[in-house]
Amino acid sequence: MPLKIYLAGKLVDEADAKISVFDHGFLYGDGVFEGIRVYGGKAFLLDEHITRLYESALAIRLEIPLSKSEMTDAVNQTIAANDIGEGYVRLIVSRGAGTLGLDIRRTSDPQVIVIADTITLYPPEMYRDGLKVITASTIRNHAAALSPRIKSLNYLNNILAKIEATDSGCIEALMLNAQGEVAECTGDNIFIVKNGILKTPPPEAGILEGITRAAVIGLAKQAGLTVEESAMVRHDIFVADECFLTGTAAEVIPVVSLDGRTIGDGKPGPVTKDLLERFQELKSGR
Ligand code: PXG
Repeated sequence: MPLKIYLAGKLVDEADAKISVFDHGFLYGDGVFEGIRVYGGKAFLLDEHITRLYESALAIRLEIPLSKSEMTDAVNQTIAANDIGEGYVRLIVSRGAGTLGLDIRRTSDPQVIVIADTITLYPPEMYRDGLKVITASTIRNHAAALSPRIKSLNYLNNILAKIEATDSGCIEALMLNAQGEVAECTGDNIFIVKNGILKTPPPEAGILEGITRAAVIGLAKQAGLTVEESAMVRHDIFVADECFLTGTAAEVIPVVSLDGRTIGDGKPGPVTKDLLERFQELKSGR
């Protein structure tokens, strides 16, 4: 069945869902987006994603032509129109069509697009056995150049690192910041467990403040764990007891090696497994 896409305030057939080649989202990556999971027909942590979308837009001086509650309705309508039970929503706001120049004053009509589709999940053995990850030579965007806190339509920084991952037979790559500290992976945040303490790089390390990251920090605190957001380097991962990634697509996924160094005993650890279980409960609304 062809999808119904939310575009210009209406649900249209995917074959008719087209935007201008003069849209600055296409010409310059000038826009913002969100990726949201649908569980049991409901968009998961939708308010958090909407909040981040509007903050990203504010940071790039993009005025979204819908209120937050209209945006929430647009997402829910699109999920319902496509009868998505378990799936994925891509919410995009682009600058709109303009002249062939960077000036945002020469653009008009920012486009709001909502796609709701099924999702291809990572194979179950990756959750059972854990991932092998490499460090990319491509560093994460410097926050003073393009803040990683903005979920913008320009993902080339992450794409270049992802190419390094796939070239090495990995599905994720670790990205460092300009100081050589651990930032995040190409589409996931990173956590380690050391001596029973859960650690993850702080926003100042130059990361996207993941919605899944925040949810997992909340679950860990509920479980009585100490959570530290502090700078870390690759060595901290080499000597960690456990490591895992969080993200909308991956949810919570164990990491068992970095750059050929086995982490802990090379198997998904107990804290990771417990948090994975707690996350499954959270998403199923228990
Ligand atoms: N870091 C980066 C750079 C990301 O792009 C995350 C961390 C995790 O954040 P969330 O809020 O998802 O926990 C992301 C999220 C896709 C896709 O289609 C990418 C993301 C999310 C959803 C879909 O590639 N990245």
